[in-house]
Amino acid sequence: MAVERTLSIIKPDAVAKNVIGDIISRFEKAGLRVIAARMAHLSQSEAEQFYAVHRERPFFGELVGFMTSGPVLVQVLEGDDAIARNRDIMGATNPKEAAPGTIRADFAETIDANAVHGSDAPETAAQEIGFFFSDEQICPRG
Ligand code: IDP
Repeated sequence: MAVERTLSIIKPDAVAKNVIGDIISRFEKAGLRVIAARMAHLSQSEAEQFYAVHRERPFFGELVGFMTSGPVLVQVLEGDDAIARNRDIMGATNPKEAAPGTIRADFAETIDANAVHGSDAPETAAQEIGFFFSDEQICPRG
């Protein structure tokens, strides 16, 4: 298994619920390490750029509105198979379809306000990490 990095966002709904610690604990229990983290309140333009791939989707406006509605925690997670492992513990996009015990099943209610974001492939992970963090802001563990 390769050591990978992935971008995680704890979204405004989960930050508002004050469950940042519970969610980070899930990452750590799954063997993922936080190697960069910062709070951010995304501007309209940042959210539009970050989700540019969804620009043509009918829910784009709703998604940007939600992601700018409050602060988020952006993080880089590192570990074996980090991209797939993070997606596994996040659960399905729609919390109603997410497997029991996943973050979205436990902390989210709706498909738009679904608690967490996680990169879906190595190329998008590299791009998304670079969107939020410079190399100096990333602190790999030895
Ligand atoms: P993912 O976050 O599980 O990778 P994507 O399909 O990449 O899911 O969608 C990105 C985000 O867009 C989702 O996490 C969710 O917040 C939002 N989204 C996806 N589908 C819908 C929808 O049908 N209505 C509203 N928001 C949606």
